Amino acid sequence: MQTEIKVYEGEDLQELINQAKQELGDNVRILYYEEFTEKSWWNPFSKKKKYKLFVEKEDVKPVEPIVKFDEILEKVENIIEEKLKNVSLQPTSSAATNPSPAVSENIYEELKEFTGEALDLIQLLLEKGVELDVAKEIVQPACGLDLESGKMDLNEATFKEALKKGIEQKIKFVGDFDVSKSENSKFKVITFVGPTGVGKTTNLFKIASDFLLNKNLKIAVISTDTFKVGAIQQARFYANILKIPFFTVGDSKKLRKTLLELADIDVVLIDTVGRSHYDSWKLGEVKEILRGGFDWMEAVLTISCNYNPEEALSVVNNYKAYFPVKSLFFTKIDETSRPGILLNLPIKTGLPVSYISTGQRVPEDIEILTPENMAQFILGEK
Ligand SMILES: Nc1nc2c(ncn2[C@@H]2O[C@H](COP(=O)(O)OP(=O)(O)OP(=O)(O)O)[C@@H](O)[C@H]2O)c(=O)[nH]1
Ligand SMILES: [Mg+2]
Repeated sequence: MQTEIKVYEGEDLQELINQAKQELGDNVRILYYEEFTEKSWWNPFSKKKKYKLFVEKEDVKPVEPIVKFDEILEKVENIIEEKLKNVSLQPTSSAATNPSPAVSENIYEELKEFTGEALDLIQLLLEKGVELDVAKEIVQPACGLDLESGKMDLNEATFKEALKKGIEQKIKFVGDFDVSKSENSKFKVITFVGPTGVGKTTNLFKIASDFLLNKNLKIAVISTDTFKVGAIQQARFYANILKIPFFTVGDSKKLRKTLLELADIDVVLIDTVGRSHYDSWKLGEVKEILRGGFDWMEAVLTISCNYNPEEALSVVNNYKAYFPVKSLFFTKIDETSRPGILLNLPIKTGLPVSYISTGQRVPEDIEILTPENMAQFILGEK
């Protein structure tokens, strides 16, 4: 709104107000007034009390705002949306506009050997949380030379076929767990390790039930998680349903003793307490307990698909330093739309992959990882 300020001067304040209202109308607003004494120039003893009235006239007609906030906001939102769509293929000089470490500043330069659908697939992989070097490595095997551009483009008919081809060549799949016994052991021992709450216990029992019901194997479960309240009850609950022997141990001596006493068993599954991958002291404790079965044991690293790429890599590297990790067991694929670590981790660490957990239901929500379903999970087709 526009305003106009006027000053009236006189001896009677009420009269000044009336005059202001008369001239400026009812929308006049009194800002303030001041009283002062005026001396007569011809008689220094004569003093007159006077008033100065400051009023403001408000223009009732609303003035169109020069800037419409809603419009500006909408424009900014559109710009951001556009930028986010294209950011993975646009060079940028500012780290602040870089949405993920996968997108490097000289991305154009990095992708200059690709064209057409190969570029589209790489962009899609970046959006799914796959790191740039991994995306290139996976897409390359499915490419041939495009004679027109002199660059690499996809040979395969679909993104899924292209991905599958790259995955087949670059990632090792162990299939379901190998349960054959090693020479010096009475049975196979598979231990589930991983950070807190990733799904070790639940998925151990999915495997136990598959071994028992589909493969006719004799199973025992040992829990070393005597730390977490309710952990033993949770595990015992599942073991009771499956009617399989279940033991709890709190130290390496007891673990060794329990393993030595087990007879007529094909596979022992060991559940461990979840520990932060940054807590080397606690990881050391878990390792110390497992020492009781170390020479027979192989470890499965359970990791949730909703970890971000950097954390996921730290999890694997830190756990690998403590335990003989034989394969990566992914969980909670149903809880993410950016499952890039499915590709990042096996490629960056060289570890094979085994299973993927797709939900909370025991025993249904689990699949053996294959190049086919891995491609589907990445593309969001599953
Ligand atoms: N959505 C979803 N939830 C899952 C999946 N796997 C496990 N969970 C859930 O994750 C929660 C934690 O599972 P647990 O098996 O107790 O995890 P944990 O790794 O043994 O946990 P700690 O022993 O505390 O380290 C439970 O509510 C499970 O039902 C999955 O694939 N998808
Ligand atoms: Mg557990």
